[in-house]
Amino acid sequence: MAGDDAGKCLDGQTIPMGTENSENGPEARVIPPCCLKAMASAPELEAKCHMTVVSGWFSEPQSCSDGARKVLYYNNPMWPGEAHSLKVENILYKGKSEYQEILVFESSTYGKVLVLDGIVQLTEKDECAYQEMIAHLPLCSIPSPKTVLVVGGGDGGVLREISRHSSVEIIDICEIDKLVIDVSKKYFPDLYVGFEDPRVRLHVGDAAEFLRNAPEGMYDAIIVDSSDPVGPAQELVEKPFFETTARALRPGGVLCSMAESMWLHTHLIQDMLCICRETFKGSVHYAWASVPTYPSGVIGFLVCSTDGPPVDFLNPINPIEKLDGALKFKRELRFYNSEIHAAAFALPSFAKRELSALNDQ
Ligand code: SPD
Repeated sequence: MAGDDAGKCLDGQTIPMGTENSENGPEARVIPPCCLKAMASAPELEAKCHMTVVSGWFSEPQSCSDGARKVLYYNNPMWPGEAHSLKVENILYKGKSEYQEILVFESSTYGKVLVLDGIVQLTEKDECAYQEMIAHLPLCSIPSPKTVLVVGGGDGGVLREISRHSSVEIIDICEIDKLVIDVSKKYFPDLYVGFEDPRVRLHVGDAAEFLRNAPEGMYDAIIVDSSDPVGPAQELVEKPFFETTARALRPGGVLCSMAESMWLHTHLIQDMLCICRETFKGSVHYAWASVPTYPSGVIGFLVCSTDGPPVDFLNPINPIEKLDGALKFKRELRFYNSEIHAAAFALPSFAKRELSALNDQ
């Protein structure tokens, strides 16, 4: 974690990493308390990284590598004590980039599946829920969005959804791993189609650096479609990144960031909310949607707006049903509509209790 305010909202433990296998020497990282137990739970297991397909079943791993720094965890610190499995019909692709391991397989019941570092990123059957929500929650909350940045999102699914908005003129995307884009082009044409929109400008590189160099106030909306914050995506949930994001948004601009599961990651969500309440002076809210193949079956979204024209996330000012051709652009919307948008902000009582102090009321 970097920056003066690092750790301000986190009550996790800073542990040294990279001491065994790192080529870059030891570094420190903060692991949320909910993850520490998992990491301590099976130190005797020698990690066999991503031996994830066993007897015809894929399971999210008991161990994983931190792509850039080659650190091995002896349990998956994001969801200790559980493993999610899909029956494999056929392995279509296995490869390794500079950043991560990439696996594509045909599953028995969810279509093709994209896996990065042993973790399911999307399946053909339920990708609609995540991509549609992370794109339309922010874009339907502001009038006539024109400039949008996607951080991550190399499969192209979020681009496909942004393309439905005819007001949008520029769609920048900054993805660090070119191989993810190439794999999507070959195996997930229904997602890669997002890259074929002429408004898309692809930047391959580090998003934090890209944002630091972006002109102040450049974007109406920034969408952070990352993998889980273990490995290359770790810095995307830290304060310096949120500060850079806020700077790159216009007054009253909006951020929507993947924000994990309220069943599994309350500490992480609290930390993100805390940082964003400090950083974004407009509204900050947590929303969620059902995605059966993500751990615990749900995924969350953190939406924030900068100081400026107020943004009412709960009552979208730019409803998708009123946008010319949006419902059927490229393909029909499968999950998102204005009722789902409003409902996504209703939290179960336990989450309301744990997050409400930090959420807008
Ligand atoms: N636990 C997995 C979360 C993955 C979020 N990113 C998905 C990328 C789809 N475009």
